[in-house]
Amino acid sequence: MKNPKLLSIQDISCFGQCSLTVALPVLSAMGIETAILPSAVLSTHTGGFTGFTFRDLTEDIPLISAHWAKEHITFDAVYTGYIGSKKQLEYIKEIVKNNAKSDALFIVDPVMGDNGKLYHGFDEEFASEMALFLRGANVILPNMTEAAYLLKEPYLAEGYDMPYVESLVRRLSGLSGGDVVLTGVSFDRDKLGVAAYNKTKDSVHYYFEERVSGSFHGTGDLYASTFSGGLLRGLSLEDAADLAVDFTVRAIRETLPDREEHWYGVAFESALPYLIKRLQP
Ligand code: PXL
Repeated sequence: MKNPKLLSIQDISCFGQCSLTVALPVLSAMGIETAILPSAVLSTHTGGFTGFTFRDLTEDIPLISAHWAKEHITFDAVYTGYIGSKKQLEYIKEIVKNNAKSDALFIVDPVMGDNGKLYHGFDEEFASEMALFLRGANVILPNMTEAAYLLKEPYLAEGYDMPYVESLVRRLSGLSGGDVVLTGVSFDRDKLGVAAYNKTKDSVHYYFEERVSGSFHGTGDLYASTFSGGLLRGLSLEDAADLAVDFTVRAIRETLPDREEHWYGVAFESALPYLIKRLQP
């Protein structure tokens, strides 16, 4: 696809390196024209800060969509991240119908939680709405926590095996009807990675890196943005999944020397030249 236009729908956390403040620079560095639709504006993300502001933009969504339709603005791909309400999910479905090309790629990161817990403001009812929202997505990118909530089953932090992961990705694909990249997969304490289920090939591809201990906020957004950029650059599902692991790990490593001070996100900026180099033919 020549010069594809991607629309990313998620919040703006003004400070904290997640959602749109990660998606935009990463996708731009990857050469992808990216339009945005902020679902909300927060002073910071909700993972560790208290007293953050939250401006809900739900009612702006149909107005923005109507203006784009009037201007004949259409997108080749829609990538969604953190979405705050059922109403927003409904509006986004309308956007995919009305503002995206009929063969547009629809990529959903069902952002809801991590490490076995839902983020502030999310509940099981929203997880059920998200499970319905996934229908029709070409690729979904849940982490292990989100997978458990989407499938309404207990979260396993460790001690699971390949047949379990393969059952997860196949059932998740049953929700969307498309491909699945499950993140945060680990069969061995020292390694962490992803399982990419390719629906057409009915195959599961694994990719692991050395685990960096600790939990790093915003890595899911970094991963999903890089993956989306990779797909739009023409990489296969598997190659885009691998590239996104490599870049995310690179960005985590950039953060380590300053981890105390930089607890709220990952210092991905200094890893961008690596990402750009990886995309050179
Ligand atoms: O990184 C996911 C994310 C996105 N947006 C907001 C968040 C979080 C995770 O906590 O709080 C506002």
